[in-house]
Formats: sequence, C-alpha cells, structure tokens
Amino acid sequence: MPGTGPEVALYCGCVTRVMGVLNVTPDSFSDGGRWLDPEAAVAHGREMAADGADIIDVGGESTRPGALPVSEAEELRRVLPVVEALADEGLTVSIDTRKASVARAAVAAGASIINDVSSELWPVAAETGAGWVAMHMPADPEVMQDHAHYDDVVAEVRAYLVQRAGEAVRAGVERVWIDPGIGFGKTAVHNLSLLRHLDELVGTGFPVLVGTSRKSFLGRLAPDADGAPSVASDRLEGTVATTTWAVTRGADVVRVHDVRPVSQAVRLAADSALPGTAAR
Ligand code: HH2
Repeated sequence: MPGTGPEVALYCGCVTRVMGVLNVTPDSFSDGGRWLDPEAAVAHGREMAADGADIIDVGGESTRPGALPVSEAEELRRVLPVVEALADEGLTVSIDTRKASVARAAVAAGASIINDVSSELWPVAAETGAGWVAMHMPADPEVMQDHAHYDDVVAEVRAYLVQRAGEAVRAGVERVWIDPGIGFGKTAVHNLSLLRHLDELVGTGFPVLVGTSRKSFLGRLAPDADGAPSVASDRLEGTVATTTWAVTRGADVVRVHDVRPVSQAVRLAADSALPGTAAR
C-alpha cells in the first residue's frame, strides 16, 4: 500500500488498475475519428474490458496541445450514449471532461469516476458521490505548452496536487486520485523527471494515476529509422516501458490506449514487485 497519507485515499488494493482510453472525438491526437460512431465506441469499450481494462475512460473533447474547446452540447452528444451503454453493461466508466455539466450528466448516465484534467470539478464529485481524478495542467490545452516553466517540476506538481486533493477530501469526496499530467504543459525533460520521481507523488498517500500512452515525448525518445520522432501509432514500446515503470514505482492506475499489451506487462510487473510473489 503506497504512502501514509489521508485515510480516505487508502481504499484501493495493491493491484494496479488499467484505464482504457475511449475518445469519442474527431481530433484526439492518436485515436481521433476512430470511435465517433457510438456503436463502434461501445464495441471498442467492450473489447478493452475483455482485454483487461478495469475502467473505461470516455472523453468527448481532445486536450492535446493546441486543442480548441468543444461546446457543452456537442460534448454531451458525443459521450452520453456511450457512457450509458457501457455502464448498463456493468463496466466501470470514467468521464474525461473539464465541464461540470458534462460530468454531472455522465454520472447520472452511469459513470462513477470524474477524470478531470482541469482539477476543478471536485464539487461535482462531492455532490454526486463519484470518484475524482485531479490532474496537473498549468494552463488550458490551447496555450499550455507556453507554460512549461518550472523551478522544480516535481515539487511544484506535487504541491499543486496535494492542495487540490486536500480540497476534495475536505469537501467530502471519498475516492481521490492524483495525476502528474504527463505531456500537459511539460517538456520531455519535465515528463521524465516526474516519472523518475513518481515515488514522491506515491508518498503523498493519494493513489496515483499515470497517463503516458502514445504521448509525443515517447516519439522523440524512440525515433524512427530516419531519426524523426515516431508517430503516435508507433509508440507502443515506449508506452509499455513507461507504464511498467510507473507500476513498479507504485502507480495505482495507468491510462492507456493499447490495453491488451499494457495489461499483461503491468500485471506481470506488479506481481513481480510484490514481496513474496515473485519466483526466486
Ligand atoms: N491524457 C489525455 C487525456 N486525459 N487524463 C488523465 N487523468 N491523465 C492523462 O494523462 C490524460 C487524461 C490525453 O490523451 P488522449 O485522451 O489520448 O488525447 P486527447 O486529449 O487528444 O483526446
């Protein structure tokens, strides 16, 4: 069990959970346009669950660097049928949104976790009883890469998340995760620094969620044969390596597109890391 922080955060077991990404958007950086049809989206959610996803994270607005906001009506139109159908099938669904109205409607439709990259929606989690993910992002996606300036990225991200999570706990939210926001207003060096020092987030006692899946810093670290950054669809190795690293450092949830290979890798890594379970 990671850390010795607030008791409210200590509900989760030692088993790492895999959150499968389901973007119902035309423009997400790696799967934009693939799951716009609700039936295709629901089928993909089901497939990810069969492949080992414990949570299906449904999002209707891209938050890639430079992304423009989507209207409330459009976001609701994209996510609600998918959330409802997956929740009706008994799957654990999170809603990836920055809008209180979308979070509220998604919880009413069956989502049980609000995945909040803005870290501002804890009042909705308190009001609805949903779990809440607080992620670090220094500014809106449109301009966040202009804000990738830190004296000590690990200390600053940690302080921000502990403050937000504390607010949520005081407001009565019973399940709170913290997430360093890999790739959100951060350079590759910042991302690596946060991963290297993940134990400092784990040490807060709040369960930690990590999302490195297919992100651009992996493309730069593992270029293609011509030396150009690899494209999003060609970043599986980096995704497996970084999520496995995160699990062995104590991450509670990893958020990924490639559920099957990551599930297998992180569960093997988690089993090997538990004292007494690894073969000697
Ligand atoms: N990353 C993305 C979106 N939501 N939520 C959390 N908690 N942590 C993350 O790292 C995270 C997130 C970005 O990835 P993706 O959803 O694939 O892309 P897009 O924002 O373009 O839809």
